[in-house]
Formats: sequence, C-alpha cells, structure tokens
Amino acid sequence: MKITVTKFGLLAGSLMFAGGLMFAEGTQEDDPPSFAQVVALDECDPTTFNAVLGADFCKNVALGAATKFADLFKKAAAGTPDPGWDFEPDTLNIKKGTTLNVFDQGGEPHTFTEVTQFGGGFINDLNGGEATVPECAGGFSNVAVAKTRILQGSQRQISGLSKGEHLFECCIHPWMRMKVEVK
Ligand SMILES: [Cu+2]
Repeated sequence: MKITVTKFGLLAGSLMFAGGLMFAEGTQEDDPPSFAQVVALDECDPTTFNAVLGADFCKNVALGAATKFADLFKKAAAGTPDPGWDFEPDTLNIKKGTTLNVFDQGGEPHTFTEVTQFGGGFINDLNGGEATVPECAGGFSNVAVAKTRILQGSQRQISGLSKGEHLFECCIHPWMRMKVEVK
C-alpha cells in the first residue's frame, strides 16, 4: 500500500511538471519576447574625471582600461575619438513593436537620443569639429535632451518605434552612434 501511494505521488508530480511545460510553451507562443538589449559602454578614469566633474561622476568600472579626462578630449579633437565609448550593437534589426532596453554599463552618464542625422553633441570640445545636431542643442538645460539621459547602472526603454531607420547618438560623446532598423 505504501508503494502504491508513492507511485501515485510520482505520477501526479510528473503530470504537474508536464502541465507546467505546456503552459510555459503556450505563453511563449501567445506573447513572444519583444525586447532588444543595447548597452552603453565607456572607460572613464574616476580620478581625473571626478577631479573636474565632481565626486562620484565617474564610477570605477573600467578595471585598468581607463582613459584619463584630458586624453578623451585630445582624442576627440584629433578626430580619433576613444572607441571605449560605445553603444553595442552598432546596428540592430528589430520587428515593429520591439522595445529597446538601453543599459548604461559604463562609468559615467550618457544619452540615447534619436537624431535625424548624426552630428555633434552639446560639448563642443568633444565634437571633433562637427556642428551640434538640433536634438542635442541646449544640453541638459533642454528638457527634451535631459529626458534622454541614462545614468550609470540604469536603463532607458524606447518603445513605439515606427517602421524604417532610426538613428541614435549620445549628446555628450557624439561618436557613440547606433542605427536601428524596424521592419
Ligand atoms: Cu556618452
């Protein structure tokens, strides 16, 4: 009798497990995952950045790969901006209805700002000679620009993108650029 009860218990457990799997599959078909991940990266050097911009502006996440504050400006002025400041991936193909999750995994703040054409941001000395694009004009005193800011360790969600090509750049470090194709 004891054995029968145990067997029944196992059978019931298996059925519940199978039911769980079926339910999970059904849910996935009804509601396909519609998120795409984007990350913002940088290699700011906390010591030199925070000496200029204030304590805690740049978090220590680069683990030795850091670029000093003055060097970031030098490289940008020379037309060879630091590739450690980057959105990944560079291009993304998504279906209409997909939400972008843009994570700032770098040490400092960025913006993820849609622009009609790539160009300069709101810090002239980082623009490598390019003019500020209208969408970045005014910097963070412009609420429309401030809304596109992403702080370290946080994310911005972009949804409702129309079909076609969308361009995004960072209004601080305008060589951080990304193209999103919505089909
Ligand atoms: Cu940036």
